[in-house]
Amino acid sequence: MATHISDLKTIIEYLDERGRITKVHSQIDLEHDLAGVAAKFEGQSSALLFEKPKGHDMPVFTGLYWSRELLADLLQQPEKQLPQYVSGCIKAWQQKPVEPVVIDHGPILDGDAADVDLHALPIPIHALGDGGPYFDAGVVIASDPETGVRNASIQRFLVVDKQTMHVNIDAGRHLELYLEKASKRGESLYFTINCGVGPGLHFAAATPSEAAPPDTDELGIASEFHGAPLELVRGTKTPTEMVANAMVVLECEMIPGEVGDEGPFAEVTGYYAKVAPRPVVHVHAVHVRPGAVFQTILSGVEVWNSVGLLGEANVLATLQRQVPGVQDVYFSHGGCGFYHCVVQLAQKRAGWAKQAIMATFAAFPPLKIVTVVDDDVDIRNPMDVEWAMATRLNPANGVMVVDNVFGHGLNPGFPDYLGSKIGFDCCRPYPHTYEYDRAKYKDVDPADYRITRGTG
Ligand SMILES: Cc1cc2nc3c(=O)[nH]c(=O)nc-3n(C[C@H](O)[C@H](O)[C@H](O)COP(=O)(O)O)c2cc1C
Ligand SMILES: [Mn+2]
Repeated sequence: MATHISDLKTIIEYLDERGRITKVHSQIDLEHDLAGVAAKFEGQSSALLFEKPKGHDMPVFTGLYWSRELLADLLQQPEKQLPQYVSGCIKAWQQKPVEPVVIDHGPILDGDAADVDLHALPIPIHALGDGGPYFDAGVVIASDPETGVRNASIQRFLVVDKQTMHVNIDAGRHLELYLEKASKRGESLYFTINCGVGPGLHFAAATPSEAAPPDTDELGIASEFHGAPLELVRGTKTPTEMVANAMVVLECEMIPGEVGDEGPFAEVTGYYAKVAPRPVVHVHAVHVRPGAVFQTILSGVEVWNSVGLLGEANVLATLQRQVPGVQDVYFSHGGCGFYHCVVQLAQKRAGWAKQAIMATFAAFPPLKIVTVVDDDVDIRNPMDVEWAMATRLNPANGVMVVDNVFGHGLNPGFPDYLGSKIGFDCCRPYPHTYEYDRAKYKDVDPADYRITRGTG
């Protein structure tokens, strides 16, 4: 049975009832002002709805993924269990995928047909140095030109005119692979961008290729989270498929070899992605569901909690298979959500902290730093992690450096995707000795005592 999370409309209603939608009633400029307000609310436990973007009737929605508290409430899971929950859903999908279904009709086809005009959509310009308005929260659905297997991913699209965009596809992405295959066959690659969908599909798009290799239909992941097969309808102008209840869908074509300037764009790293020639996208149809809201994402905590959370889930699943004693993992926010992984390990034998470092890097290639700590350390508390580093790391033999290794191209330390990585073994020497035992106090509840402050 489909749940409240399979449709952005019911998601907003659900969150609103629980006081988790903050509404901006005033008219707001889409150029810089909207993102400026969003940046002030980033990370808070409510999402934001801009009711009156200047010059448009369609509200703009952001912040669905910027708080784990909000996300845990939406998914009805305990916050700290999110990586376990997500990895459980991915595992269930790997074992027994629930395929999407193609149906004849859905709300996305109920809008009035109009000429293709991207300027008619409330697409904001985020950071002060951005190269223009960006479509950055839509899920790309494409099919392998050879096998027909579907892929889901999220890419940023710079709007350059009414019917054209330029897209950034990072090295190694499955969309890049599909474009190469289309090129070899002398064909165009057709796909849809599905904006305003449920978190299951968003997570499917953010699932790393290490967990969802190119021969698997990633859309089944959405079915798994949503509790029912994802419903698709066929494109009206192109040989594509789109999400039946998405808010806004673009039917698109890439002609292999066509490129145009894309960038700059404020990225998850806190730096601007540079301008470079990147693939051109022709938009052949724009579908708008009646009553649609337009979803946008600031490249910050929202990405850390999507790409980062799915990365955490895959690292956790891999480590639990390969390294005895792994308890939990966390991609720290100071590490841009996916450059620094902290692993909690109850070491069973000497040397396994270093095994954990190697397995972690292999499970999620964008990582640059891995820190392994014992199970008495709070991995979500940077002060506690630093305590382990300050007192338990032996710099002479607890540091592993790997040079000339593939990493994340957006990280300035990895020009052309090449750089060096570091692992810190911050675990107590094994076997454990008294010198490294953490001092403990009795766990009492202050409410059991009458306690006052000052003269009271
Ligand atoms: C909001 C958001 C924006 C993203 N932007 C891009 C992008 O512009 N280019 C890119 O290649 N990946 C981007 N990603 C990451 C990919 O979508 C993600 O790594 C995905 O798993 C890739 O799918 P694939 O393994 O099927 O290629 C973005 C992710 C999110 C959540
Ligand atoms: Mn994929």
